[in-house]
Amino acid sequence: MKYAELEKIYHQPFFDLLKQARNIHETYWPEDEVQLCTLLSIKTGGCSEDCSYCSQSARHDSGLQTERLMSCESVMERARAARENGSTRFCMGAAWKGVRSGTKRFDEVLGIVRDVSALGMEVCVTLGELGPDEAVALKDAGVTAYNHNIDTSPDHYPNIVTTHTFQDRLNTIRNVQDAGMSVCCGGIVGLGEDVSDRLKMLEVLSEFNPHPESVPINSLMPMPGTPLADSPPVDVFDVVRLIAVARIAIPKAKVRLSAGRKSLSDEGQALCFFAGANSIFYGDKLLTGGNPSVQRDLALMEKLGLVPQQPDRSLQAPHPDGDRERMPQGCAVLKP
Ligand code: SAM
Ligand code: DTB
Ligand code: SF4
Repeated sequence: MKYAELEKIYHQPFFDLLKQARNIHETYWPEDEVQLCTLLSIKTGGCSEDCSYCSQSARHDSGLQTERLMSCESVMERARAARENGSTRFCMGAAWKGVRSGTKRFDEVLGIVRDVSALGMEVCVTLGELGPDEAVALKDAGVTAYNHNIDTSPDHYPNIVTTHTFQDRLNTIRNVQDAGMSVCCGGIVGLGEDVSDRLKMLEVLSEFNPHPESVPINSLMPMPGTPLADSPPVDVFDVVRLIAVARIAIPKAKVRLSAGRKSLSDEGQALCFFAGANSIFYGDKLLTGGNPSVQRDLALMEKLGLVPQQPDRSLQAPHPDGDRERMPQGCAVLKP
């Protein structure tokens, strides 16, 4: 959808915008369901990139303890717990510029993906830049969706990150699409952008072909020691408006109300759900930052009559158990 149209939609009176978004939401998502996704940082901190919002960049003094790639066994423990908690999507993040085929760490990640995908949840990873070969390898290992955010408008991006370009982000997304994985792509509000940057970001996302399968809308969690540590919060009504426009412009996407929920009131979140958000990160930790407790989320969903999205039974683990011996990596083959 073009910028001019998005702008017109965005600047309607608040309740007209909500009504329009709600109609579309009810057409495409009539079930009152919220997808619960569990996030796990499998490799934390020490990242070479300079994203000015991120606690994991080695270029900022955020005081974060860096951690090496988690073992497959530890990841599996967390993935099983997530499934038991009712999550239908397990998202693993790594603080890397990107991954390269033929490296030990990429083989380790492929092993982890193979094993997690056998649990029957959707598997999402976010590992930074990917080339075409890496994208195909991840798809073959069982990745459902790849998260790679464009974060803001093309114009504002260089004010936020200098170690890679907006075009680099788009190239990775193209490789993900070509490999047949779903694209999870969204952005952050609160990076010093204005409303036009937010709408230009939605313009880019809504012109993806195919549309992204999910669109995370993060509110900046200001991280100590980062250049954006003292950024002011974004008005919740602006977040609601952006979610509503995302729902209208990308109607079939899951719109994920992502980072920053801890700072939102229940009423603010309720408006976000009404406007079209239908997915959240679930569990008290995101990658390095905090998230509402499971109890608080369950209580809110109950009050609003929202139910956890049922697992998609058509999502087959990509390999039968019998094939595991032939896999080059994975907990299964590493066990005696
Ligand atoms: N290194 C990979 C990358 O950049 O794609 C994956 C991890 S990165 C932490 C994933 C996304 O989390 C970022 O693209 C950004 O949208 C979001 N994010 C990171 N730090 C954040 C913060 N402080 N507040 C809100 N969102 C944040
Ligand atoms: C996304 O858009 N948001 C998640 C997920 N994709 C990887 C990450 C949010 C990170 C929030 C800050 C932190 O925990 O460090
Ligand atoms: Fe690294 Fe990703 Fe953080 Fe940027 S957002 S510093 S690429 S972990």
